Amino acid sequence: MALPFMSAEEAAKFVHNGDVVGCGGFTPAGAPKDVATAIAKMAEQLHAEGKEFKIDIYTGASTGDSCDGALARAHAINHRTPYQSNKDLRTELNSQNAHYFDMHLSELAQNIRYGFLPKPTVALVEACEVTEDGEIVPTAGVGNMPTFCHMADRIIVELNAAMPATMRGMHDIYEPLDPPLRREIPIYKPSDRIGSDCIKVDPKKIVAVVRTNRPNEVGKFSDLDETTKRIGDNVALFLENEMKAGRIPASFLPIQSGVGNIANAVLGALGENKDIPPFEMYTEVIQDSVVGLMKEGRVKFASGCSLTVGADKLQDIIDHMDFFKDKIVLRPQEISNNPEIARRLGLITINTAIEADIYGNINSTHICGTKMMNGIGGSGDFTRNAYVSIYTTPSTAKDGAISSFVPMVSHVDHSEHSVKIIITEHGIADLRGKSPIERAHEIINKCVDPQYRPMLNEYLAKCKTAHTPHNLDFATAMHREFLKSGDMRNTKFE
Ligand code: 0RQ
Repeated sequence: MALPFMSAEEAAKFVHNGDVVGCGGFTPAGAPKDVATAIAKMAEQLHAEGKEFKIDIYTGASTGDSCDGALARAHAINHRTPYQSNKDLRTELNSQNAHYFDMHLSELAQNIRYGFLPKPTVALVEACEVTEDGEIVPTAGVGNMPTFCHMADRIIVELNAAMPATMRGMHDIYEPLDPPLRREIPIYKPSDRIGSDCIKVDPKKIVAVVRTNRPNEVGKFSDLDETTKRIGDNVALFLENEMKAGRIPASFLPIQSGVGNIANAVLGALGENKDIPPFEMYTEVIQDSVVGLMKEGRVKFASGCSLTVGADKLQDIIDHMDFFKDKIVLRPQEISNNPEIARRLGLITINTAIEADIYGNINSTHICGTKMMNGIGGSGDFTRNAYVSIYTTPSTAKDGAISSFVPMVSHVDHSEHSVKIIITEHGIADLRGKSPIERAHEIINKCVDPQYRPMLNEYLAKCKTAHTPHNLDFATAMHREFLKSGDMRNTKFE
């Protein structure tokens, strides 16, 4: 059967009001672009004619602006899950124009298969190759593509010429059976391959194939500043000392690292620290710094869900596929983020907090407890199941007007039970085996910015003695002061 080639605008017509669209890829890597923008344009036209058009969008994680941004600006999204990071979509969510279900990334595919969430009616996926007998090869990100393709009634493929068919072989596509039939997922080291190199679907479900030629919309990293560099150095120092103390094996353990500037800087610092042996990664996003570290032999292997790297780095990988193909594997996110595998492999996990409290609870998602920033992403999948879980954060935000450490976090994503180490530019707080009050002293003395240490000690002095001392009159005083005057430094506990 010949493939149904057509324009993005024609393909968009296969998406109807009320559809549940599962987008392939993970972060902007491998996310749909031209058809997503065409759907947004179609929505704007329909709205102008007074017609309803809203769809539910499932993804792997964030997408690029031509997907989440365009659809948000067109007010075309009803429900959205599991993660986003687009400023226009953020506005839609925080004004309740779109409903957002923030969830652990490893869980979406199985939750759809279990029937907890509506099944996708349409799968909208980017591919570097699609065949007439229904083989679809993903590009730089896999996300939840296998489950979306298997469950959707209609599949729309963006065949992206910027992503060559030589990428075939880089993916390891595996969908576990569901309980009570699930067995162990047989990955015993990051480089193990257990699945196939493509997603196989019934070719009759492929209703449209759209030729595109679009680079990934992955943003550039900011240059390293002094704070970010010091955080990276502190993480490297912590891991070096753990190894010397024999708490991390001399052969080292696989690293998971989150998204953003800090995560990228941390990996750079680990790569530079020659006391740390060449290491492997079992992570979700493979970021820019990994490419250089691989060339230098510092990163031996990276298993991930996406190559979330800038256009130049992706081109470097594409141009040197022979070198990279046996050093990188891209998996569906229910495998890259799988708690069973994280626990078995003994991952060193490094993620970033928005704020932490003096007892070690972490808020990764909500500004002042109410406004959604991005989402929990994979941080919970990894933190709870880590060999050692590390959170990094600059000690302050907004030029010191916000302390990243407060008496009680305004929203909890990761609890004190899962968080082992917190690292800022000032130092390393080791929370292992410490009671709440011992943790509070450790965090205040090692991680909090010196200008906020007296304030948090004063808070503790205002608390009645208890296992976890709190003064409920003042627990949110720093947040309230920020909302009132724009500066937590003005906080008074009175
Ligand atoms: O605001 O953008 O206006 O300058 O929050 O902060 O320091 O630039 O940090 O870009 O690394 O993002 C937690 C959001 C950190 C991210 C978070 C303001 C600050 C700035 C961003 P501006 P930074 P980063 C795997 C792991 C959850 C998902 C996750 C994230 C902006 O890492 O989304 O871990 N994590 N996934 O000024 C008010 C505070 C603040 C604050 C910072 N306490 N109050 N504003 N900011 N602290 C990846 C995936 O799952 C895909």
